Amino acid sequence: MKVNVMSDILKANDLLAQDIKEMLKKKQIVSWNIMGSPGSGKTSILERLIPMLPGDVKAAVIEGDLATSRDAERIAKTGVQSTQINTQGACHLDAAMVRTALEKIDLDDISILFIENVGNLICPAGFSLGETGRIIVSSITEGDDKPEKYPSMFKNAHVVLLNKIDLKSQTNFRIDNFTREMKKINPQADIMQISATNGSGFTELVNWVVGRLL
Ligand SMILES: Nc1nc2c(ncn2[C@@H]2O[C@H](COP(=O)(O)OP(=O)(O)O)[C@@H](O)[C@H]2O)c(=O)[nH]1
Ligand SMILES: [Mg+2]
Repeated sequence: MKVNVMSDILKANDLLAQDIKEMLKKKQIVSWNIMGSPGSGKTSILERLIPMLPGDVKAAVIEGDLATSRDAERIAKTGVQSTQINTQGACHLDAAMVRTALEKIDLDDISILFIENVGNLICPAGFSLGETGRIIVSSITEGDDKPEKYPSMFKNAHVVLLNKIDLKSQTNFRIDNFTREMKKINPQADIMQISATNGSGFTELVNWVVGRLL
């Protein structure tokens, strides 16, 4: 019984997600569902990336969190449209929440939408938001075993951003271990080593994002 209820919820979510996907595609907006652990650097990456986008590439951000609008306020300082969803305790965003948030964004003014999901490596993976693709942020300080331990999160990633590379020498993180496990789970995903603190890898990241505009 429980299983049936869950599968109905997922089916309803998928239908709504498909509507969102088609609507964004019609408007030629590429959308990225950004997932990762709390504190991995999702908001910091957006804060550095958005001002580096070419002037004619306008972005908007939907921020998902259990409570507070702190991340949306951080993003608003970059000058782009930014709106917060508070999930009231739910551990992931869903398509209905995103559809409501989209009503607050002028979609005719943007070509790229970033959706920062609630921070954790488990429940956001099961819920499509109608996104074009998934960006997973995994930071050096979390350890190199995360793809192996949370395969459902990593298996549908378009790119994995290995953030906090500036701290690598202070940890036992092995890039070869991480890459080997990623190749097993999801050989198509790109892996980029970046630091939202010192900006390393961001020229490559901007090129990656700009190269995938619709
Ligand atoms: N050393 C270092 N710290 C970072 C980096 N990126 C983010 N942080 C720090 O990690 C903490 C969490 O970052 P935040 O962007 O809020 O993570 P989020 O919860 O994934 O959105 C903050 O104190 C950031 O300053 C990085 O590349 N290197
Ligand atoms: Mg954040």
